[in-house]
Amino acid sequence: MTTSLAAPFTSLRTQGYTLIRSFLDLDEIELLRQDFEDSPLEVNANYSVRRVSEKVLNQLDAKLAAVNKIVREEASVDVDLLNDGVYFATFSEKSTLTSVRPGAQAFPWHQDHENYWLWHDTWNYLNYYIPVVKPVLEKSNLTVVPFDRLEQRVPELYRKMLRRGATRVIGSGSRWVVKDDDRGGKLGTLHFDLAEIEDTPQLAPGDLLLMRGDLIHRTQDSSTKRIAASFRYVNSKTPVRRSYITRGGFVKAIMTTNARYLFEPALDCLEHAGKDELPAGELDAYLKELRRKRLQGEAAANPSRIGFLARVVKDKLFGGNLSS
Ligand SMILES: O=C(O)CCC(=O)C(=O)O
Ligand SMILES: [Fe+2]
Repeated sequence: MTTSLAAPFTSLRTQGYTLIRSFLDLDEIELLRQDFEDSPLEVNANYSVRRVSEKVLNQLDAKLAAVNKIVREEASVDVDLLNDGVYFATFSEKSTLTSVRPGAQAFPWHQDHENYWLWHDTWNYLNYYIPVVKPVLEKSNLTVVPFDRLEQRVPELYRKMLRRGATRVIGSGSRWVVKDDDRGGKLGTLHFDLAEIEDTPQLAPGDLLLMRGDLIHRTQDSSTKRIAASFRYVNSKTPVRRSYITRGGFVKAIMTTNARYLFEPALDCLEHAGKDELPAGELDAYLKELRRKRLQGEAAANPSRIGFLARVVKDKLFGGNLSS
């Protein structure tokens, strides 16, 4: 099939990402830059992040969703719902897990955590990553690991990382350890540096790096002040389960508590519905309504840390099913 957007979408299936140059026009880039300035910092203690406003999400949804349609046909990645959007900056506005030095932020090798714990399906999940402020073309990009190259080097580990999330790859002497932040422990060991197979598309403002949710990536460097918007699409029918949030290891308990503004409402939503499982679309609607209430001061911006931890510990001790 021919597309008006001349990008090889099949590479989303084989490599996990594709590139569309000049996807946004100058007005849209300016819209995002202004929205970043106007947005408050999110109450997320894992990293410094601001959220794209609902108004801007609604304005850009149709343009992004047109790409989803082609992706569904050419890459068998099926998403239909714009769940959220955030701004990632290479400068940190507070001290977090990802602060490399005061004022700087760089994300080391990882597969995203929070989306894995909310939705669990990282194949039918897209990250529309678009630089908004980008002073130097060859700096402060996003570096990725093409899945086909990973498969060639380490087929077994490739199979474990495909469709997964919540991992980090950490250097340890001459080896690299893949940490499983979902269950705890390690997923595998690499005896070569990922730099040997990495790719760093050089992005200008408005260029779109479209990534599947399971792609391994990191910040190239934080030597320039770059801001990128990242729009997240899910499949509205993906089932969400309480155990995806509360089950797992120590790192997960810490990280979900650090981002309890997101996970506590997900537990509430399942409990209000009286179900152990809900379609993603229902949770998405609940989260969006809550966001409106928070912005109007009708709901607390961040729930209590102890309260959230207590729910997680209770599930670990007694199991998370309503029936139990
Ligand atoms: O912008 C960055 O450097 C990191 C972005 C990232 O990790 C993401 O989009 O998931
Ligand atoms: Fe990420």
